[in-house]
Amino acid sequence: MSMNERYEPQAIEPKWQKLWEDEGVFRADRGPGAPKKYVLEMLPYPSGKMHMGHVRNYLIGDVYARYYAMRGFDVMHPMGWDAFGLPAENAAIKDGVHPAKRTAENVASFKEEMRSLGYSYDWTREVNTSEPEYYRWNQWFFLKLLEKDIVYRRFSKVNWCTGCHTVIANEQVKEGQCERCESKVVDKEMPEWAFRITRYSQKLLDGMAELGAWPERITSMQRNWIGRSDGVEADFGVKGSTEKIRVFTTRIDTVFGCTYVVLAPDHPLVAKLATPDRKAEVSAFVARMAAKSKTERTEEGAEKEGVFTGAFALNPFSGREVPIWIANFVLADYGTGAVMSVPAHDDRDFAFARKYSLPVEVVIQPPAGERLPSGAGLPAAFTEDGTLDGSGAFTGLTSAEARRRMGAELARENRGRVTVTYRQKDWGFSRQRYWGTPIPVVYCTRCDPESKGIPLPESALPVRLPDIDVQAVLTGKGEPPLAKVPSFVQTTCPRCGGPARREVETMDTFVDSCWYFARYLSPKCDTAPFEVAAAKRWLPVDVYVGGPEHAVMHLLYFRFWCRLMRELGLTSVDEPVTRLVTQGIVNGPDGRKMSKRWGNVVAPASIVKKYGADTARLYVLFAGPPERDFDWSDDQVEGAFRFAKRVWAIAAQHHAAARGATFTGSFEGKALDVRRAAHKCLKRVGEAIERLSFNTAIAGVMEFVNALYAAEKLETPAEKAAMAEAIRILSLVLTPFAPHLADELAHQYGHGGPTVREAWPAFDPALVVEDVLPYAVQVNGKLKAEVRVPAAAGEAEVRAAAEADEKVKAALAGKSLRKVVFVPRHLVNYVVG
Ligand code: ANZ
Ligand code: ZN
Repeated sequence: MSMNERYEPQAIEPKWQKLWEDEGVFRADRGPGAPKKYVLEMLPYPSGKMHMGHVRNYLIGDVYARYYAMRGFDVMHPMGWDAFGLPAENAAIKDGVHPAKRTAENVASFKEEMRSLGYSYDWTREVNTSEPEYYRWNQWFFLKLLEKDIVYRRFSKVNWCTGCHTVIANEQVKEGQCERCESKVVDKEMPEWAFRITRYSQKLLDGMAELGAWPERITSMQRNWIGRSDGVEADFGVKGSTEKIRVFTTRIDTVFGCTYVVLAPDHPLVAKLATPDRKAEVSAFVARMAAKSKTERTEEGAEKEGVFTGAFALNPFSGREVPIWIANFVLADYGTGAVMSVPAHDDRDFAFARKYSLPVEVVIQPPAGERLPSGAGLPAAFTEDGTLDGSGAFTGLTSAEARRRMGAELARENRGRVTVTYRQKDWGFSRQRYWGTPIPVVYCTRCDPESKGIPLPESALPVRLPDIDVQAVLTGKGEPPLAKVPSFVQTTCPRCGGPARREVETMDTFVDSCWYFARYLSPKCDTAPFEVAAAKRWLPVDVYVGGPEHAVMHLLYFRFWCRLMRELGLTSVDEPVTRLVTQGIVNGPDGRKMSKRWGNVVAPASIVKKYGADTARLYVLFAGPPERDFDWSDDQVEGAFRFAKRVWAIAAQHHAAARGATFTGSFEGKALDVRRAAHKCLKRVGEAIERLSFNTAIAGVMEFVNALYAAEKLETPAEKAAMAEAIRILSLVLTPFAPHLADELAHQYGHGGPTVREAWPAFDPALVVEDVLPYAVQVNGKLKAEVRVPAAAGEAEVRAAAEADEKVKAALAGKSLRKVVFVPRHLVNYVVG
């Protein structure tokens, strides 16, 4: 049977997709005894349709998954749905469609698109976080963590989004606005449930030692987010009072330059300290600050403002009296909520001192150069370490030494302590939303008069999300939606059996994505979140692919959760993921991020429809290294399509002659050239995939195909057999990138089964040696020529070849040779006078 001349992806692709699915080709746990690879992509929130960012994300994982399967690994490559969340609920508020219905539709269409792109998922492990079989384990974790005091209930100021009518995380507040809806965010005092992630701040920092294969950008963002500061707390006395003001500072070495002390407006001492004549002004300032959100008060560009309280503090080292102020830039919940201000050595204090005419006194001199002057002559704060000046017994010490001695002195005399502060806050995770995991707690006025919350027993799980009348409940206004569902709210108390009310808040969806990677390993398990043995076999995840925008939320939260799971005896790893790959953005053809707003969105489905999945895949993978952004180009899509057609055409051209051809003699001439090209391609593609350089891998396949075209007509049995081998190798190296085309070529050439089940062939080392090397020939360091000599050639042969070159001859003519520099494999340089 001869091969169709035309490349028809629309006919080929669905056929292979069906076969892969019917035969369970991508099922994990196929190779007992084989080493494992767990390849994971961040599970999507199923919005309406897939966009190119999704396509790229999953392709990166798919290349790995297919490649490692061919390298003999037992590959785990699952997919699921981060199905709870705000967008479905907000859409429901708008158009009255139940979030469950919308989510189910979206999941179906996402899945269909994924199938049409040929992703190698093990769909038997599909997980949907909005199903009670999943979220009951969120509730189970909640109960376990409540017992361990990792979950607690607190009253605190929360970020309240006036648009979404819900509490949002600090990370979601951008310039005082909600990241999602861009409405104003205000502070609100509310009870909430929180995780004590700050207990793990240091562990999360230490664990980074294991994250060598994570992008530095992500680990440094996490490091900054956790924000460890080494410093001291020191007590300042208050003049005429027994009160003490404890400040936190990282620069106790500057303490002799402290010219005022600043408290946060909401510091508990403010009311006590304000003197009668200042009271009115102080209260007005406090009230004005209370009306602003924390982010608004402390934004980078926000104007520093403050008022004098009328009271004075006493410096613990010099005994000097300094005025006590309150100001917007000092936060009540960082350090101790009080700062010793040293304007000569801190930029913020400097600006503030200039604004309010407070003294500026230099106490640290730079190690070299002029002495800095105090007062009006100092142009800017000197914020680096140096040598202490005007600091009593400490004068002359280096900053570092002074910090050590001063810290020790404070501790010894019980006037302070050496301490570490973290910027990271506990994770408040309760949300006033419907479409999330119900929190398994009830409130009983008899057993729990303070409304601390009574946890339900494990046997009461899952607490199911009730079905609702969407129009009546999802109004976007007033109480949390679940409070409007009496059948849900009214329940009985597990302690006294009397009437009780259920918690009506639900969990942040970031809880769902904290542990889904472990659920995939035993998705049907109904006695635990997942089977311990499966986790032991498969964790940690070997490669995790997703967007860098998750750097400080999801990627930090799930590292935290990984530690909790270990403490609960569920896993034996500290870190969830060995290698993280953060993919770049796919921009529109205009260079702007693809978005409805710019009208520059290219729908993946339209590309698949027009050119087929393999072209879409080749294009996206060839467009640039995974971590880099790229701009969409229709021309390059056409280019990828032409390449796929070229592959097809060369296989079709030689089909009759080469299919099944074998030869046992020695390969020479054209036949040898074909074999060399094939084995070099094998080597190059394998190495490029390991390096994550999929674009150069594809470039390698392209060169290989060019070499096959150069072979033109096949005459001898050796040439035919070489071509048969080459097409076989071509189909195998194409498998990670263009799997349908790969399988069809293999099939046309008489090989059975999907190529992803075949072993990635080892290249023949004898066929990949570069047998000719280019040498640069220089005369007095100037390039004169390039000569090609056999790789085995020594200096004499290389010189002979170089000196035979006309240009080199001319350059050497009539000169006396002083020296010849010979660099094996690279160059020969003639030094002449
Ligand atoms: C005196 C001083 C002198 C400071 C100097 C700095 C330079 P990081 O590194 O970010 O932890 N600070 C302390 N608590 C604060 C609060 N609640 N709100 C605002 N600022 C606060 O910063 C620690 C420094 O930030 C501390 O060290 C303190 O100012 C200020 F030449 O103390 B420093
Ligand atoms: Zn009770």
